[in-house]
Amino acid sequence: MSLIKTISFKSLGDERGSLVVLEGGKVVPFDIKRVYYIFDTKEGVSRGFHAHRNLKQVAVCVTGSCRFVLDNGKQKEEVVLDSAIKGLLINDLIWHEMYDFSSDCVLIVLASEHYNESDYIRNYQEFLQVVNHG
Ligand code: T46
Repeated sequence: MSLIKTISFKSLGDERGSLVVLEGGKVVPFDIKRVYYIFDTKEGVSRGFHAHRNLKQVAVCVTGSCRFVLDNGKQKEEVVLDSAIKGLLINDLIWHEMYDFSSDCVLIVLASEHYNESDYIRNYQEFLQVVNHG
């Protein structure tokens, strides 16, 4: 089974342009408690390198593009986000890395929980330990 789960958003377009609605519990499969965005990322920079213990997220590149690597400890897959109507679902206990940000990339992330640093697993060996042995 693929680790890459994308969600296609409906674009409500008319002659004026496009509009996308992201509602928690509807197209986004959880209640949204937090929104953050990453932009102005410098050339060659990679981010992420962690997993979350208890957090679901949907990432959308509303402008520009970037690549995500998702890893469940057994399988690793990569996806390009380059569309304002495509969301990437990042479940808990998925190690993720982001790179290849275009200079105009604006990456918006919708999260199911408030920020909590203790929810992060930032050490890959610890991540493997948690996914393999609980
Ligand atoms: C994730 C990927 C996709 C906060 O204070 N509150 C927040 O809500 C967030 C998201 C971050 N921060 C602080 C923590 C760090 O001092 O902002 C700083 C940068 O965060 P971090 O180094 O974790 O950024 P990324 O890009 O590596 O990871 C972020 C999210 O933190 C993470 O949850 O899944 O984007």
